[in-house]
Amino acid sequence: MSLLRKDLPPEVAARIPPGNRLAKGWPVLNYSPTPEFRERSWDLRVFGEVANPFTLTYGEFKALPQVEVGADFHCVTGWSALGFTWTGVSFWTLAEMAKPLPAAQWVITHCEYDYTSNLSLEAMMDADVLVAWGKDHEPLEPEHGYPLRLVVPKRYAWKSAKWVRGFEFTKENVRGFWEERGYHVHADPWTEERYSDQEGPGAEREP
Ligand SMILES: Nc1nc2c(c(=O)[nH]1)N[C@H]1C(S)=C(S)[C@@H](COP(=O)(O)O)O[C@H]1N2
Ligand SMILES: [Mo]
Repeated sequence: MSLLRKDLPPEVAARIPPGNRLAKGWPVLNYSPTPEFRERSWDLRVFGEVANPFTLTYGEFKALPQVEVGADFHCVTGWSALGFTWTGVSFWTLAEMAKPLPAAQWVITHCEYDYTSNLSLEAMMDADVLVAWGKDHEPLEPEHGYPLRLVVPKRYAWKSAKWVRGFEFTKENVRGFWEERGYHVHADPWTEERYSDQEGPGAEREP
């Protein structure tokens, strides 16, 4: 079930990007099974073109300064869910700890079952990008990414990778799981950057 923009109050409709509808509830969308979280063998690696690569346990991650971010959520398959409050660690905090080298231009997010997504370092450093363990003041449900998911509010939701295990800073851009399968590298829902055949030269760079 979903509602078309024309059937919504204008202030709600204004938050739904063109071509999307308001979802009922929060759908679950992923290609892999939901991984089991085993805290003892779990780690988060931050590595690549950085001066200070590091690995965190879940406890160490949770001890970092926390932020709350309010954001809407837009899937390229046509549904949007509005008004989420995410809790976690700003990506900016992790990057500051890692100290990206001047050559670092891209960030590849690595997840369980080899899911990846890619964005420019510039996009990842936006103040609203966070690595979340909670939504609406509860821990994420396993199918929504627990123990950790990336949240990139300004992009289609496939960039908000679930079950994150690492962030790799790179010199070159490497297309992620969906970007390799015909989806847009930049993925702005407001300009409907849906498919890779819409990409012009330099499409992945920030305008
Ligand atoms: N690891 C992983 N992350 C993923 C996906 C996936 O298949 N695997 N699907 C993406 C897609 S297409 C969407 S729309 C959102 C959906 O998040 P949700 O299931 O919490 O609604 O997760 C994104 N993150
Ligand atoms: Mo999606």
